Amino acid sequence: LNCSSCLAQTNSEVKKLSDDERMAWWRDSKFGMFIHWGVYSIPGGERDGKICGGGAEWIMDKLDYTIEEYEKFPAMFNPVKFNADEWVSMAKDAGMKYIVITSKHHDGFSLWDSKVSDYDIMDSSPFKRDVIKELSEACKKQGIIFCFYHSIVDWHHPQAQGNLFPNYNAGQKDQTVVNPEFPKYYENYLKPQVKELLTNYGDIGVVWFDGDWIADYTTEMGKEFYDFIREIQPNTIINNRVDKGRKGMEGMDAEGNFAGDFGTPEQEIPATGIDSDWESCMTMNGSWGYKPSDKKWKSSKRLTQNLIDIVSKGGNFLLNIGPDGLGQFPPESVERLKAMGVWTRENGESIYGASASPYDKPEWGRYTAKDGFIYAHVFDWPEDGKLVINRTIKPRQATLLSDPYTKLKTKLIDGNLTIHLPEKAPNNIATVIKIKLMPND
Ligand code: FHN
Repeated sequence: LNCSSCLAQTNSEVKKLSDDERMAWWRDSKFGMFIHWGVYSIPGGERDGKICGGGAEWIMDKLDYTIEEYEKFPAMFNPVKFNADEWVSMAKDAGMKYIVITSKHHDGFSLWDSKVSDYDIMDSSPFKRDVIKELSEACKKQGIIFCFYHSIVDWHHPQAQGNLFPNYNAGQKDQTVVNPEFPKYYENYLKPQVKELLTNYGDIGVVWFDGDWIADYTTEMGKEFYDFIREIQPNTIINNRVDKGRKGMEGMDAEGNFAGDFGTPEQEIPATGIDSDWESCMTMNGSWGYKPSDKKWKSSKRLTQNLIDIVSKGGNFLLNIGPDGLGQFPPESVERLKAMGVWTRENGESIYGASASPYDKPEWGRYTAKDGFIYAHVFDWPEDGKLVINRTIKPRQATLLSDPYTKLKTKLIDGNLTIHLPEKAPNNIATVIKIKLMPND
């Protein structure tokens, strides 16, 4: 997965890859880190004892800050614990192959040195370090693909939604309210900022848009934006939220001709495989941004089984971290990343570069397929020690992925291939059995 090489050429000499070549590293990677970080990480979803519902990154909107009130946060933003190398190492050790960080979320604050705006970390915060630069360089050093999330929504910019605060609230109020100045924001601010990110920080694996839902933003803009980005970096991948084709939180493509390279179901896993490329993004607790009051953390077992479930259906998993106002990952997140890394180090062969299998989803777990093998991920260990592969296929070689030298006995019972397993499950998250696929299976 030396993905950085497929993006290594400079823009001037870059060979325009075919779509399959361009998507190859992303399809093989399967597992990425989402990072929601910005000045909203300072209040952490709380204002004067009141808790922001949902994601803490929405605090400006949900807890009705005026722009002037909210602008006190950039002046306080001094994340002295931020260490890009450490962040990238934690992602890499977890088995993640790419990182998508919020360059700018809906609040409009930019985490890089923008020449288009002074509402950024260099001009409006005491930190005065280019986070996007430091993180992109750390990714390159460690062979992780650098990507960024960028919000079309901007609650600070007067030609976007900034003219409506403190009354604007995309969550409840009339979203058909548009700013007649928005086309100027799109041409003279949104596009130039994205161009800065695509020009000054090396190869960008994915541009991950968000905020497509607002009425100000049109499908004409979306299609034009997609082409604009591919002109600058032809081999960058762009999600479906660059246009208006997202089917709500389900995140798949609506009928019609919309721009975007992959669907983006959010906080959910589609029930069955989907023929287009897709990536499910999820939080570890209930918030994208740092929210210490939200103690509802998904277990590392649940998160690892989510990864397996998603890959078994042909998708990617983008798992979120919300660092705090000092630049630290929450300890609960660090713990889960470590635990997932233990499993992916032992069983990554069944994940990276794997695809959905031709077999129907079994009751006891999930299948993936790769290079002439089926990988049975056993979540529920059979009490009688007999794993029934719900397919009539001849007995063949089967081994524990974690112990390739111990051949497991297989036989055909009632028309189903049955594998005799050890008494106890070697792995309490998912034990993987590697099964050779034979011709005509
Ligand atoms: O409103 C955002 C939210 O804050 C978060 O960034 C998620 C992540 O995909 N996207 C939007 C909700 O769909």
